[in-house]
Amino acid sequence: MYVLYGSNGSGSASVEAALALSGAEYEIVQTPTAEGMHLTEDFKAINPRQQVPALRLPDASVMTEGSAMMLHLADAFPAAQLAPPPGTPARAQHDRWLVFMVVNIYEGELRKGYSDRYTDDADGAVGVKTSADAYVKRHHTILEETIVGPFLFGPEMTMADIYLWMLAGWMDQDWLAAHCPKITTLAATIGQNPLVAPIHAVHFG
Ligand SMILES: N[C@@H](CCC(=O)N[C@@H](CS)C(=O)NCC(=O)O)C(=O)O
Repeated sequence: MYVLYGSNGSGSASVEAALALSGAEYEIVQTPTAEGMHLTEDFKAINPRQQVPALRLPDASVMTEGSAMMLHLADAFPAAQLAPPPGTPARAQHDRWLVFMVVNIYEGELRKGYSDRYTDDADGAVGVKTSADAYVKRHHTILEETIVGPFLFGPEMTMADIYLWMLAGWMDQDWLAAHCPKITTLAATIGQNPLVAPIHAVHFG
């Protein structure tokens, strides 16, 4: 049994959807960051970085980094076909764009959400947030131009699409619809998937 330590609206959303779509047995341990539950000593023992998500594997080992969890699940549950087979050119492109989203968009979202952590200047946080917002939008636009349709790489939904569903959920929906119609459609399709819909409601409802 997998155990996911997560918080509603956080980066655990994509891992929760990936677990459900993989057919994995899992349970969620609610670790609401808004209540500081990630800052407890108990959670520090699970993830010294004190962030969600954290994932306990069936062998009791623990991993962090949501995108790495999704790649692990893709390989651990190949029957779900949520990523091209390892070692193939298609998998190289899948992993490329997943990492693109992590290092650009997720990281930009953190600069938006925790702006004061990125400057020593008490008046500088607003500028950090504003520039991060433009940075995130620019990278969504690059993704928009990359989408084959209906999913990132064509007809098959992958872990990268699930990750994009989460990132899209964090965006201003009016901006997204106006500037990134393919991402908007892709995210809506995943959000309506019967296995994802209840997770969507919890994280973005
Ligand atoms: N690199 C990590 C980032 C995880 C992360 O930033 N999690 C946020 C929630 S989305 C968090 O735990 N924030 C609480 C904090 O930093 O105090 C990943 O990709 O999983």
